[in-house]
Amino acid sequence: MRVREAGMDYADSKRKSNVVGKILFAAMVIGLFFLVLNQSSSFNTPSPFSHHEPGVTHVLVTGGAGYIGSHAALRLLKDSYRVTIVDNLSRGNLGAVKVLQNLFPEVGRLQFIYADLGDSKAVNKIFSENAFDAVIHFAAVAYVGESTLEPLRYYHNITSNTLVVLEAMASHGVNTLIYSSTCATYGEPEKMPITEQTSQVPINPYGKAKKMSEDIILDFSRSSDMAVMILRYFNVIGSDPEGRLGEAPRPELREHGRISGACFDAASGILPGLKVKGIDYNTPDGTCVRDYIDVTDLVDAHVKALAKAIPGKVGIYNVGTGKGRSVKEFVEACKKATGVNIKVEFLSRRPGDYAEVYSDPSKIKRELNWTAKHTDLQESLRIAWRWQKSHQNGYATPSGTASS
Ligand SMILES: NC(=O)c1ccc[n+]([C@@H]2O[C@H](COP(=O)([O-])OP(=O)(O)OC[C@H]3O[C@@H](n4cnc5c(N)ncnc54)[C@H](O)[C@@H]3O)[C@@H](O)[C@H]2O)c1
Ligand SMILES: *[C@@H]1O[C@H](CO)[C@@H](O)[C@H](O)[C@H]1NC(C)=O
Ligand SMILES: *[C@@H]1O[C@H](CO)[C@@H](O)[C@H](O)[C@H]1NC(C)=O
Ligand SMILES: CC(=O)N[C@H]1CO[C@H](CO)[C@@H](O)[C@@H]1O
Repeated sequence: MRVREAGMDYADSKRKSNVVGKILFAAMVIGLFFLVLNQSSSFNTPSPFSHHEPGVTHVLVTGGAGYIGSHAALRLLKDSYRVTIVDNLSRGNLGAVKVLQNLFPEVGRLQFIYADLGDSKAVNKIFSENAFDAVIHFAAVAYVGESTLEPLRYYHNITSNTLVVLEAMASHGVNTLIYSSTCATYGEPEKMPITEQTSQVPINPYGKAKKMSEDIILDFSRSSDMAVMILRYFNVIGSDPEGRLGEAPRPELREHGRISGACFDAASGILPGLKVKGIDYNTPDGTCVRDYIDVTDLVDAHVKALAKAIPGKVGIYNVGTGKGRSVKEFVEACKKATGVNIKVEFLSRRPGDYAEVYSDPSKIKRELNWTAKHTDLQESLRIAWRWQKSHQNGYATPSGTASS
């Protein structure tokens, strides 16, 4: 349209044939030149993300601005994958994406797309403009406590967003899916350790919504030749050993936060101390027992799962260390890791907590040759604490001494 109008103006100015007309004409030609130049660079140059390239695996990482997703993106980029992050930054950090962009600035390595997975039109557009080989679906709301207060947010955002992603994959022929699931889908089994055969009876909306998403994926996979890997993580801790990324949840989510966040908040004085809820459980020291998996090991499991995903097959794996640690042990490790003698208050049980949860990770070892290597709690916490201390406002403001 604009080109045609300019052409008409040109004919017009030539007829007048005065100096002003000539100057106007020249200005317009130059303007048109830049317009075309600009258009060709933004519309006509094919994006390297829009074509499959032999030998390059292009992975869509949903929720890649979040804690686990950003660590996974870093690992994938390091391993020469092409990565597209889709995140609506509702809980993730643009700062984490910027760290990744600075580490991998080359064309065709990493792109960030700001979009909401609840918006199926937007998601379909992303799939039609990009040639993905695989999807790792991290994006979710992921706090057990919050899920009991706002169940609809969890059912809607976890379940329907997974459906949107699956539908887009199906209609665009993307055939490999790695799904972030959780030990919360097991609820409180009587027998420990938890194997993949342990029956899933989730007891909170978060665990139930994650189980529903698993079911949607499994049912769909039976009628397609999609390659599916479902990873059920236990309690994720730690951060990048080189200090480039960390865990930086929104301050308003602190109250729902996880134990490592609470320990660090107590160590840095944001909280007056740490409240341990329940010392009369049927466990060796009376406090709850959990299986803490370092995020570096966790993302390694994703890379292995991606490499071994087979069309028409589903793999379901626990990702844990196989070793339970009590809250008391955790707090002691946190004191040592931070060097702060955190004040600990022992209170009565919190409703809904179960005594003991730990994994049997033998299936993933057998089938994917994966085992947890970063199993020193104190060391994982030391690394995470180092990042916390140098990023006291998360990714928001660089605090002079920022490591990297
Ligand atoms: N952290 C754990 O201990 C743990 C344990 C088991 C499973 N998981 C699972 O791992 C995944 C990642 O968890 P995390 O701890 O990194 O959480 P996180 O909140 O740090 O990351 C989730 C990311 O998803 C994004 N997101 C959420 N809804 C979105 C939407 N509609 N559209 C686009 N982006 C959206 C958020 O902005 C955020 O960046 C989740 O699926 C969670 O259920 C986590
Ligand atoms: C992002 O996603 C979350 C969770 O699905 C949703 O609640 C929120 O409205 C979205 N926010 C934006 C800015 O798109
Ligand atoms: C399994 O992984 C280890 C490293 O963790 C490696 O040394 C070994 O070669 C792997 N085995 C197979 C069969 O790939
Ligand atoms: C994208 C999406 O599904 N967002 C919803 C998440 O849940 C909240 C609370 O129920 C809704 O308000 C959002 O629309």
